[in-house]
Amino acid sequence: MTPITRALTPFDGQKPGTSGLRKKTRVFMQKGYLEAFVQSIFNAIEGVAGKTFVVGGDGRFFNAEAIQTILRMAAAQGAARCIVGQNGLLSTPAASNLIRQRKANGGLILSASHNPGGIDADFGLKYNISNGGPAPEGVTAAMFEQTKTVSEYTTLDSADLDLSALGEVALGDMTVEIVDPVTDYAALMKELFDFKAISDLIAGGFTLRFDAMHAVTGPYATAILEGMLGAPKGTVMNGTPSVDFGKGHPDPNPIWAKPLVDLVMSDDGPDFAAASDGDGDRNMILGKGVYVTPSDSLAVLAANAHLAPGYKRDLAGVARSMPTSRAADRVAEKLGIASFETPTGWKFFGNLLDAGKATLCGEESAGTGSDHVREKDGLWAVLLWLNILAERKVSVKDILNDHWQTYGRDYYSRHDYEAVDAAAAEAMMADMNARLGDLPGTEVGDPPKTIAAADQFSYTDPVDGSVSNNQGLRLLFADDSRAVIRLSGTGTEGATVRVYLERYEPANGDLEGETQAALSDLAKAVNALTGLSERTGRDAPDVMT
Ligand code: VG1
Ligand code: CO
Repeated sequence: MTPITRALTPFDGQKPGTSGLRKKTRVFMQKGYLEAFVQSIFNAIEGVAGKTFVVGGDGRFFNAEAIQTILRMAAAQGAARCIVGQNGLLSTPAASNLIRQRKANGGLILSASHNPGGIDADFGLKYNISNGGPAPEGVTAAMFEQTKTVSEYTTLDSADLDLSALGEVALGDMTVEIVDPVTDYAALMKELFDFKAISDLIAGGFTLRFDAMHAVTGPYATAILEGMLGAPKGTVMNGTPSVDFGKGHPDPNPIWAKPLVDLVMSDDGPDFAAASDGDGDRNMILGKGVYVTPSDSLAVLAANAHLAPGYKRDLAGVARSMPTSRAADRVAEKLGIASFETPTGWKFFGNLLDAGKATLCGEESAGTGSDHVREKDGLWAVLLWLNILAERKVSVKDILNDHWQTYGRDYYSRHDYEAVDAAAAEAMMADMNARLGDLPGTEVGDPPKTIAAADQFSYTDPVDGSVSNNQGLRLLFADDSRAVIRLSGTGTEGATVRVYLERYEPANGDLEGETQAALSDLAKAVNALTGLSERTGRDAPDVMT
């Protein structure tokens, strides 16, 4: 099969965001668009000759077609091997694991994660490096540079491969190895957690539900929870991946996974429930009558991880993204281990994990993970919670209350204003940036709150010294409450403004409050300061997590 080189005209805006390139599916489907981006990735990593890659995605619309294009281009350009999940499916954490276990040079993951799927929804592609983690900023910047000048791509003129049969097939001179997407990942989970203790818990009458939201974790959760741990059939809801996620948003939060939240809040709800997102790297944790905020979940996991076999060793440190609440820091302090604050996006945890500085990482956006892979991992978090519950033998609610009584409670919520006018959002951020120096000492809101400090978060990676500026506006108030404002880097329509709100209540304070009520003065102060409502024309957020 002779490689063919075809001319290309570069596309504007192929700039990877928080987690790869995300666009409307129809944008990705334009002639040459995917090819231009894939060729730019290949150019940025100095070619693919002789290399091995892992390829897979969350099964959304265009996943199957895009994989064929990637395989042809890799084969034409001399790659030695591509390891592909059966039917093109791989969850993001499973892909990360395969890259590491198989010592691949990297991976191409097709997903727009929590964004909806379908021809009129979203598609995405990201490149992961040989440690299994998302390409760091230096690499994504090199890709973006390539997209500006890419003028041709090389491919094969070949029929589509059948990706449904396990085993090896040749594509030109490249080997395509089709693997079961679940096997290696499930084996890793079995090493980390006490499956016997969790099985016994379930056999003893503990009830649980897992909502796969019609996305990629369906097969993983069914194999592990129902298959290996003996949970009854039907424990996994919406467990068959579909190209449009059953027309839903595969985003595990109280808005998009409302049926599950309603279930745990009802009298006959299960003891434990969880949900994951499109590509399987996020998690939402619920217990009977209680929603665990992701920031609290990270803190609880850090405080209790030693109960699971994989984490009996001392934790090296805990890392969280800057907008994530400070609850995890309080645990790290008590454990006498390091805590790190990184910009939003899992790519910033890679160096800390590789250097052995952090063991657990987490983000307020329902992402938690550890050094077992280099991505956040939804089912991992669920299994760690189950392992802790099996050891402690108390309810989720009791674990949370006990945590707050020990460390105090960080009331926390994120308010999202989605698909707002991009120019208005950018003007608001620019105005705020210009005013930063004047803000300390200013009183805002009603009742008035005094701003103690204000800045734009800038991060210097403690491992390689790279600097990332403008990672979010931080407002610290005199009463120690905090607000962070930033624009999303994963949206595909207009701008999404994220306002992160938190207020600490000490262990002897009021721990029983309702989250939104506890944060309403802070939300009002932010609105008064930024003019958010007038500027965006919205009087309430679209999503509150
Ligand atoms: C969002 C989240 C961020 C997360 C990212 C990718 O980014 O806030 O914490 O790492 O999505 O998650 P942004 O820029 O929109 O705020 V996933 O599960 O969509 O890959
Ligand atoms: Co995701």
